[in-house]
Amino acid sequence: MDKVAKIREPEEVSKDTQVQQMLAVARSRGIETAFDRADQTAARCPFGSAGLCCRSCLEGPCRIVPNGSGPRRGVCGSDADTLVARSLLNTMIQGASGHAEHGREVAMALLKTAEGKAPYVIRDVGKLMRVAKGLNLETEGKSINEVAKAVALAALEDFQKHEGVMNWIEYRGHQKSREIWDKLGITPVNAHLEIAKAVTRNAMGGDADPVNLLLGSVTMGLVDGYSGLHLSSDLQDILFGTPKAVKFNYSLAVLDEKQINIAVHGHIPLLSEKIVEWARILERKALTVGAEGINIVGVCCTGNELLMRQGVHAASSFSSQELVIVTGALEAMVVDIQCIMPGIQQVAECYHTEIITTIPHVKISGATHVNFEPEYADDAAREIVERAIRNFAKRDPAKVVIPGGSVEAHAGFSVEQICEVTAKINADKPLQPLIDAIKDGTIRGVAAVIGCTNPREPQDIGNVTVARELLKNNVLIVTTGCAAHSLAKYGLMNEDGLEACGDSLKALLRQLGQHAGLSALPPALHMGSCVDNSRPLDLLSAIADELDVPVSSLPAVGSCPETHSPKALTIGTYFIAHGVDVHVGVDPQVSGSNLVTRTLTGSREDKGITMDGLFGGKLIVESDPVKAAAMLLERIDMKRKALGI
Ligand code: XCC
Repeated sequence: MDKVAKIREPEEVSKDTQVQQMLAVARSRGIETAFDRADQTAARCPFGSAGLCCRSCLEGPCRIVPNGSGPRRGVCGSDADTLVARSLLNTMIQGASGHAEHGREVAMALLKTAEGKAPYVIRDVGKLMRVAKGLNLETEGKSINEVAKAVALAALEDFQKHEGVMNWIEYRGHQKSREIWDKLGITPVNAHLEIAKAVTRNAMGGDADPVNLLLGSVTMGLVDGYSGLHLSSDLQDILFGTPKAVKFNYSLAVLDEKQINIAVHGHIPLLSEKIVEWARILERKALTVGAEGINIVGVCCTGNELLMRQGVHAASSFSSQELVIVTGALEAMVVDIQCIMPGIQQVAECYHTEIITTIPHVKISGATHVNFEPEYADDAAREIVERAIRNFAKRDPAKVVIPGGSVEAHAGFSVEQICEVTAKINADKPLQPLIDAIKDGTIRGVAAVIGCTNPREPQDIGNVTVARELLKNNVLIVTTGCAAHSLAKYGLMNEDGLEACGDSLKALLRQLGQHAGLSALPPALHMGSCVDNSRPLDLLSAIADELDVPVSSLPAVGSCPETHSPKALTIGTYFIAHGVDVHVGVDPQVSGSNLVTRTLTGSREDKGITMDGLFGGKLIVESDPVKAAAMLLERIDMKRKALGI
């Protein structure tokens, strides 16, 4: 273990000069952030990093050395392949559980809304009817609330049924992929059942077949994708509206010194949508305390949800979340679930900022808790906004430092919005202009640049570099999550970003932009939060259907250059299950097993079972973003060739 940790300079932790500036401010004030803690803990356990530390039972922890001089098996006899496969499955369980719980909570909110027990309205009746139809539910002669109730109950069934297949897989799953999953016996029945099964098989004395365990990880990817991503996007669109093209600003500079600033952080838009509403209602009250208004800013994926539907400005991605507080101008940071660093509370204690937790199972010691239940959403939102208004008087003007300059970005590119634009070229077959562009090489391929920022990685560099390398090669980029924050900051969501594109892609974006009332579509199409990774898959499934090929045949890839979250790995696995290659730029901690590494990253031509052989897509692990982009292009070209285009 290093005696003295090397602390990186601000320029080394982020490409973003505002983040650099605020990190320097934090350090000058003796405030520790995730970037410092990442340096302090830089010497990581080599066993854990390779997936070779097993804590599954009380005989352990067992740390094994498969190729060295140490023990080759744990006390129970598990070898490296089993340990690594189990450790990966543990990560997958975490990811899938988070997204499944997100889906379930939104389903409960829809049910309560339909029953008149929660103060929301159905904002997108058209989508409600389409989803109901897709689920084969009766809509004829039914009221909106009756249909909404039926949809909510169908969603909740995906956490209850004991036979058959999850409703959302029947509805949204691509048929040609389904056939493979069914044949392998990995299609999920209900999210909770599969999660419980995965926990059981992973316990000591359970599943000891590494390939079988890896297939269990794919099931977690499908649970994540369908009970989490698709179900959440569909129901959130029904409740809050399907995103349409919208403008927002990005950077720490979106905080406003003259206003009461409230940051909304986490993932579920149920409360934050209400906070935006109540901030408008209570605007005049803000004036009475000397503020010019109430400014809501977004952090992480709650931020993405609000910017996609309301154009709410975004302040920070995951790794720099604490620096929003260091501006000294934040009256409250309201958090819901996931990606919330406990460290925000320590930082907030150096300021007047009130951290407000809202979910009973996501509390932070020292923070205020205002309980959120859909039935009482208005009460919670009102209380939170009023607390922020009261906190304004406690702000210390001497501590306020807000960096200058923010970037304008265009977002809101749901599949529906994209099709609305392309339908202006071909009303009968809205996808045809995209398909033609793919076929004739105007678009060489499609890449979803997704995932997080990670305090151990230089912020934004991986995300932006992969995107720019692909754009230069005429690959159309769609994006979600905190990667979208990175791309927005560096002009890839406005016209400036066109300079990054190859000629044919640039011309296409200009042509399509005219049909969207813009001078050009942005080079990176922002599709939303992490759960909205359903949208790129919906787009690919629709294109595959038009061409009558499996999704795995399409020249499409995913890239997660800076991930930190287990959720990103489960999302990646869900893409791979459809045959889409996925790059991760951060070590997925499986290097302790050649078998596991080969199964995940090997090609279809390799001996033995590989993901590529089973599903037509594989994992690519590469920390250098330029090399990673080259590998993705290679796979895109391979698939083009196989398609004969
Ligand atoms: Fe979290 Fe969704 Fe990752 Fe950002 S992108 S760090 S998971 S907030 Ni989802």
